[in-house]
Amino acid sequence: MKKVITYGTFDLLHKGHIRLLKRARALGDHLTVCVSTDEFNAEKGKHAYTSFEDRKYILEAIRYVDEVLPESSWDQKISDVVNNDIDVFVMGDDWQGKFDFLKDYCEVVYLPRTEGISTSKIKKDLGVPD
Ligand code: C2G
Repeated sequence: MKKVITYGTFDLLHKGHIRLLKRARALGDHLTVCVSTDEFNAEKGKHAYTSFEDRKYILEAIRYVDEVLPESSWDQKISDVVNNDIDVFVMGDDWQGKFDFLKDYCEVVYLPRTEGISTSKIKKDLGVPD
């Protein structure tokens, strides 16, 4: 079984997120999504509208997602890849090159982001603070 992993906040889920998950899943037979905890989001300088529990619940309902795990640190990716027997690590290309250190452990793929949509844009268009 070819296992794929990806990471993110996935707040205010939108088509860009779904397209990423769909393309990531298509690279293998199983997709693990590591969703940022509320505490880790604070470390990332992000404030998610939706709680970790609810973002996890929503992701688990997506047909392309097989497993959802917490992302609580920048430093967990190597152990995640090794401990979960991951073959492919996937991120949107806004992260191009940032995770190339994982090439020693698995294939690393950066997929083109979906243009014109983002959680920040949604918040801006709704007139709420980012
Ligand atoms: N994404 C995309 N197109 C968009 C918006 C997001 O392809 N229009 C992708 C991002 O590139 C990322 C994933 O969707 O691969 C999740 O995006 P975010 O929730 O914004 O994740 P981020 O805050 O970048 O967290 O350790 C990695 C971090 O947790 C990534």
